[in-house]
Amino acid sequence: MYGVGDTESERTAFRKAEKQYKLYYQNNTKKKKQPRAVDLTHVLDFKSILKSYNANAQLPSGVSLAAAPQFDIPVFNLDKHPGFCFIPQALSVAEQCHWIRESLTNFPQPPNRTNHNAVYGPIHDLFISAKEKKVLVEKQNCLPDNDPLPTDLAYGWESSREPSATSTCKSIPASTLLRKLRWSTLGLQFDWSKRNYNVGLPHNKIPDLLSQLAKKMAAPSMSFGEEFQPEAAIVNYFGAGDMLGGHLDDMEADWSKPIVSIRVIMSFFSLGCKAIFLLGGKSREDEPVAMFLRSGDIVLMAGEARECFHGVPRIFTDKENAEITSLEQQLSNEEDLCYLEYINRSRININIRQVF
Ligand SMILES: O=C(O)CCC(=O)C(=O)O
Repeated sequence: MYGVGDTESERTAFRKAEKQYKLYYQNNTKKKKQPRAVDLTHVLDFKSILKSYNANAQLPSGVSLAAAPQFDIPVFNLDKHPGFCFIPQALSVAEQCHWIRESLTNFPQPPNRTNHNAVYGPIHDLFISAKEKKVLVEKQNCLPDNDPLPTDLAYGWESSREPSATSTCKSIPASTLLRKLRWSTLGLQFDWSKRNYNVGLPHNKIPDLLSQLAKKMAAPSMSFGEEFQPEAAIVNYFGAGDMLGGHLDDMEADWSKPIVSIRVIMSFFSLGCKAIFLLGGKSREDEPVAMFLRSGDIVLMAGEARECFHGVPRIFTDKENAEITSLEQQLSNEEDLCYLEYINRSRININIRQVF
């Protein structure tokens, strides 16, 4: 699912668009890195579309209003991409802050897996350990005998560790692990090596509040009487310069069945710094549409849109473009400053799927 393709795909329309928006630096001297200027005039901006729709009921060509009677906010469709919905500013600032806190504290907790599992095994309390400046230390021969950690853990937290030239213990600061956190999975756990869900892996249900929110937000994509069943979620964590290469999310659907029988949808919740999302067609050769994704926006992909390449080539972490002023205000109290410090240079995406 992840990764930018091979040399063949280097020349595709999708890859060209990725390169157009990706963060490149003008010069590579470490002293003053300046992001290369990017032409954003062709990036679809649903914030201004919403503004002009609210002001004069006008929509640009190619964008239409979705039938969403249960919603008191407009939901938009793209005429060329049946099954795709964009709900600008769907989450209130308070909701965004709630899901940012959850994504950093509870969602990466075992049995949920993260990208760190492969190297360190399950890691508990990563965010709080980073806040407390702890260090993850290899347990064998390194931690005191009376260490209270569960025996199944290969690594454990230590308050601080003086660097020692003679020590052979592997250790890594929690802050580094937090910066390198790329994904965590909720609900049914995904096995990246087999590119499939492994129902045998221990897992918790998708948290009720997230499940209820996903059901509500997915409603514009469901047929009458149907309800979205959130069974798995992937939380993606992006820092400056990170990107999610063009891919298809084709693991949940049974493509042997006629497309009409597949009602699996995915919903993407955006939190934190603004990003560019590319929505292509069924082939990488199809030119993608670029659009801004801001904190609180929701994207739905159902039906045919599920077969389309998509990706995130750019995150804007600079003050001018990140557009997170309202989050900054809401997270300015003492106990939230740790979340603010993380989110003002990051983006989180919660992406919820029905698997069966
Ligand atoms: O980050 C996003 O908004 C999109 C995430 C995505 O495409 C995915 O996880 O498959």
